[in-house]
Amino acid sequence: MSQTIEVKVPDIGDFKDVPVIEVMVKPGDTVKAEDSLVTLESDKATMDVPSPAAGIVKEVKVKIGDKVSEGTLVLVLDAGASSSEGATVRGEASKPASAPSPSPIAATPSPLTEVKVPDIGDFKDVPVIEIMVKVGDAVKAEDALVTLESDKATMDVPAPIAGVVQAIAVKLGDKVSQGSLIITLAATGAAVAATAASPAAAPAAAEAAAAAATSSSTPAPVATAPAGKAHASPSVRKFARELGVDLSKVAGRGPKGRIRHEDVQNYVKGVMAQAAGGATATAGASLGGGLDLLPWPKVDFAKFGAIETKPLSRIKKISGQNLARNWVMVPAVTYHEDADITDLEAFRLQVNKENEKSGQKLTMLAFLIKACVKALQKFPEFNASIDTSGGEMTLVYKKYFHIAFAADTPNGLVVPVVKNADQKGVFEIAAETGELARKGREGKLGPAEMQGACFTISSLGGIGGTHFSPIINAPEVAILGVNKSAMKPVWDGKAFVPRLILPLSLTADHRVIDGAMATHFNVYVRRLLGDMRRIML
Ligand code: CAO
Repeated sequence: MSQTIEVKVPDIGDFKDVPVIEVMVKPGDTVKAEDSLVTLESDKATMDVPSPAAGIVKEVKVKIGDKVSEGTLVLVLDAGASSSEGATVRGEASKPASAPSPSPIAATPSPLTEVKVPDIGDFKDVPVIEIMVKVGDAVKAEDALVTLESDKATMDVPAPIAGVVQAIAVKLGDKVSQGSLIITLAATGAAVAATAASPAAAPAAAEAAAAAATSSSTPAPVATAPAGKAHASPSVRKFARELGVDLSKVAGRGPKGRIRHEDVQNYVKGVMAQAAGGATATAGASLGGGLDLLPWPKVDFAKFGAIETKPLSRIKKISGQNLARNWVMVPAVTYHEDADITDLEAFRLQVNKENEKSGQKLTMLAFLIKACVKALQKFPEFNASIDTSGGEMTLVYKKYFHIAFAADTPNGLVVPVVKNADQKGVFEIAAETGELARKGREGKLGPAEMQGACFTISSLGGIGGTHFSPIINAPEVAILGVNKSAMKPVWDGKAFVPRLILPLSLTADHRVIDGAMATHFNVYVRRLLGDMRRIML
């Protein structure tokens, strides 16, 4: 049963009139729930609008450059409709046409087929920038034979049939137009005449050529010499040009060493990782000082047993990228401390008992937030962020105290923020964290509720653990991890006494906070939790 859904821009916080910078789908595309439909980008944030359900795109209501706000209609989705004939699976459909296909003009019948430049729209005298075959090569139907590239488009001329190259009529740099003879092929196999003479091929080729021309319309400089040696489709060339990638440096891992889209991506990732490594790793073992990371291992897991593949949730994809960046870029150290919360926990339980009827409940997290605010006030470096926007590293000290806390949800980790925690009491903070965690679990947190944090607490106390190493939520400079309190024997000078001990794990950015300062902070928090009266001092 299909149902029409109007997909609108969700709550995007304070952002209004945000330009659409990418439209990933078109009518007829099949999308899964959570697939990105369009990307919005303001000067401060980039946001994807995901599909609320699986279905087929009926109408796209926005285009690149349109300005949208919360509630703007993005597209109409036929939800629940199964992919019917003619509907294209997203990704495949959005690939720019890579070549005149299925067949360029092939005039002479078997055994020799002359491959000529097909209808390439308004393009004339287009230089040949690559010849992928030589005389004697066996080619399959659709193998690229030569690449033409004007200042506006790049087009492959594919083999119309399987065969062996008999003669090549062009050389690099030759200028060709529709009908120019490119190559002579001796057909192999039986289907020669049918394919070569297919009358349907010409309009299809013209259409594809026009699509290739439109999709490659960036008037970018043509990298003739290096790109000429590379074995890549027009869409890959365009992609590489957009990223400024010299294709001659990219290792092609496709058939016959052809450079694929993902090869360019991997090349860029490698360069970026090296750049990040160069900026942060000062004493790397590699000669270049960069990370010199190996590519991600590719393992055919199915060889070893049954498997199931699922995409990562949207939250995990986004937070994963941030975590990886923070892990690589921040020289972080984790400092451990044990706080004696015997009296605090007794007090918390007593107050909760007194308030049983009202339903108001104090949580350990609320006390932790309060203690951290007090410590941030005493150690302002912890309430700061590194800023490099002026070209030089500066430290921004924040005069407000917004505390984030990690909340576990079925879709992954979210990090809502208690704003102005210094101005709130523990009851108010406990109620607010409870409400924010509930919204997080229901997927209802708005961006504004997850922005502006100065410091984060990650409490695993409800679950267990002794200590861990939380990753800093950059550009914050520290995060406090908390595990489950447990009764421990503590020496009081005369005897071992049972005390309730709360394990603390503070990770701090060593560029801002050195070990002495971090330990002072931890000791201070420990003393506050040990005797909350100190918070008044
Ligand atoms: N030691 C012992 N018990 C603790 C405790 C601690 N440090 N912290 C909480 N508890 C107890 C609570 O008292 C509660 O018991 P009662 O129901 O008897 O009162 C129980 O554990 C469950 O607490 P909770 O964790 O649900 O509630 P909370 O207010 O303490 O925490 C929240 C809320 C949102 C922090 C929590 O639900 C959560 O999502 N934690 C996971 C955070 C996380 O994943 N961090 C990792 C990030 S890095 O991957």
